[in-house]
Amino acid sequence: MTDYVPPRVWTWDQPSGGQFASINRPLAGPTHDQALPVGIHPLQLYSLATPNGQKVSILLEELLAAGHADAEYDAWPIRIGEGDQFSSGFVDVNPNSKIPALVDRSGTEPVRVFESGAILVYLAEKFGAFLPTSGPKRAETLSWLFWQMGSAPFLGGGFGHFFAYAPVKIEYAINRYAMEAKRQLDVLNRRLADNEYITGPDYSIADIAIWPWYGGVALGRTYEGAAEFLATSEYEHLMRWARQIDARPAVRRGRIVNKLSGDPSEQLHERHDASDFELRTQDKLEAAD
Ligand SMILES: N[C@@H](CCC(=O)N[C@@H](CS)C(=O)NCC(=O)O)C(=O)O
Repeated sequence: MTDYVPPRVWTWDQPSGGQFASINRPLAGPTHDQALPVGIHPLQLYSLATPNGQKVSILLEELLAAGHADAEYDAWPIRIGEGDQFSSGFVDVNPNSKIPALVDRSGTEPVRVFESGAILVYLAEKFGAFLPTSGPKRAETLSWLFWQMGSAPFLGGGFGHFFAYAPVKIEYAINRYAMEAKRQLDVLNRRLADNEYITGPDYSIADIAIWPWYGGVALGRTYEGAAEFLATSEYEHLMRWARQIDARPAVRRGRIVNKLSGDPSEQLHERHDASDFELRTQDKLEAAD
């Protein structure tokens, strides 16, 4: 319980506390002038290896693995803890100041795309892969893609925030979002009981969107202690799917692109070439110093 009584008009007069408090502000727009770097490939990705960022680098690696050579890309890290998302260059690409953002420079004019779901659809349509072009299978794929976009904020911004990041443990909030997180895990578990992948027999952008969030929690990689707290091992079909996707070589590559923390062998700060996974992870760069 708390004695807090909301004022009639909210004002921004105190830090909110907790992790990420330093980057939270009630304003949009740039805080400083800084252009984004541009590499040699048609596709420029500005991202970070959070679940939302991983979706795009995993799709790009899957496209390359499937033989779409034009999916070559440069991936640049956006350090959201240091405010890179508020640079004028980044805001030009995403007025919402959130990673991931993509610029396609393959045409006469650069095309910007923001929101991870929009980027997945854009790339899948551009290369004609991982998204059926019409009919019920396309409808099913888009339904699950949008399910992820609508559901994950409850898992991350709701459960993850109050379980892992909030400066105080609030029982009401943790209970509310643990309940919803478990309901969502059960939605996936039931779906995956009869289907190899989310939409049926074919791997699609729905799997690529859902895995970084729900696979991450199921496999115990997201929010320390959350897998035990939510008893994710009980969702056996979800666990089978999470491990199956995790074993894909393109997923193993995509999930470490723009990763700035953790095991140095699993950090590839910038990605400009396929050989970077062999030669330019942090363990290799540090050994060469
Ligand atoms: N709906 C957006 C969410 C993106 C998002 O929340 N990105 C986070 C990292 S996972 C971010 O950039 N946060 C920086 C900030 O809030 O300032 C998407 O799917 O692309």
